[in-house]
Amino acid sequence: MIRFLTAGESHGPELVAILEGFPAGLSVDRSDLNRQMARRQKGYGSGGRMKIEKDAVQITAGVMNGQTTGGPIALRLPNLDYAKWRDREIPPFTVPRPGHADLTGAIKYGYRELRLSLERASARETAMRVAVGGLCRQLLGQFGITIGGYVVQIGPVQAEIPAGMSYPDRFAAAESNDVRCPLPETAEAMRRHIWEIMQAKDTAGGIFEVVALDVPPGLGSHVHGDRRLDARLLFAVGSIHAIKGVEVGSAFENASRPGSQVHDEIFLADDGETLTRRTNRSGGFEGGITTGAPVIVRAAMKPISTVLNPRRSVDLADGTPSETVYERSDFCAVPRATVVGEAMVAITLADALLEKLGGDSVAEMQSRFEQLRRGTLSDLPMDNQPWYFGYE
Ligand code: EPS
Repeated sequence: MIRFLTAGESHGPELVAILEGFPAGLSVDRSDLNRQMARRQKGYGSGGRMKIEKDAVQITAGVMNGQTTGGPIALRLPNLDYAKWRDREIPPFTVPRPGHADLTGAIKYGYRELRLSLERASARETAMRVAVGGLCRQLLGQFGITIGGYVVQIGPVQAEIPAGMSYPDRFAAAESNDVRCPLPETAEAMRRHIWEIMQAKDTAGGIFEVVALDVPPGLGSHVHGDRRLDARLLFAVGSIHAIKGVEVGSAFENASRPGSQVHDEIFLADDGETLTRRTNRSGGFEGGITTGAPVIVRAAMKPISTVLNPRRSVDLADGTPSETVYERSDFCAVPRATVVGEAMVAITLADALLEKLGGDSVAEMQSRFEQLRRGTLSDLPMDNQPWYFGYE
């Protein structure tokens, strides 16, 4: 239902995006949108670039008088750093960095200058994902759905978040520090680790968690692989730069447990009507369909591949063994990637909500939203009769 495309190079004039399939009638909150952009720029371990850019999105189509029209939405973001690059002679870049797209991009596209790989492979592109995701978050907000995220690991430093800490408390606590970890002491240890990594001229990866609250049950589908919403989330979050592993719920931990200790048992609430769960190891999905429990996605980010300590490589210009030449970059981008993860979850859930509700306008979606089937006995009448396979 929702499609988006981005274009732009990291140090070119601007980034652009087109968001298609978005309903009419959403009042766009510009300051909220730019608040999301600013969140992506904040994170300890960033390189010098984030001091240069002041990301504020321009909307040049699809929103008139503050309201979406239903037409494609055009978003633009200037690269302020372009001013410094535009008239410069830039030395050739011929030694590919291990882990970056430098070499594979050249193999794929036949580049004769590796900067062409770097420019489009750069995670600068994620700014546009946050812009698109920002609009999707506002759409989801009309249906009471909220999304937050936080860092649970930087390098070897892990946050043991108490199970009783509510998600809104985790989101709020994560915003109060620049590594985006909800536990202040662990945040300090993570900061220390990033500082040590910077002193060692190295880079650090980590793990973040994104959670969507008040997602209605019944989004996605079990009937075909590409309609399973959990799989669509795995793809969406896995498409972010440097993300190499994604799980829904406690998937990898579940793999080591017997089924009796994994599946979230079903109970009838005190009202005698509502079906509830006391656990959420499934991360909010059964059969690729939302259960109504929080949607939980965790993602592992590899350490940034631009390492200040030279790495061994080969100079493609003359075939000699050669060390990498340092390009300015981040030392740890996990706190900032969390915001990108939230954006990709928002885009995917907005798409699934539109798929379920149809509707060309927010008002139409709202009336259909009220009629959604819920996990209640009265919404799920059973025939309770013997049943037969009725094929020809
Ligand atoms: C990036 C390298 C750095 C990062 C950049 C991603 O940019 P530069 O080469 O200009 O120092 O800061 O991320 C952003 C610009 C951003 O907005 O997130 C890379 O090589 O992927």
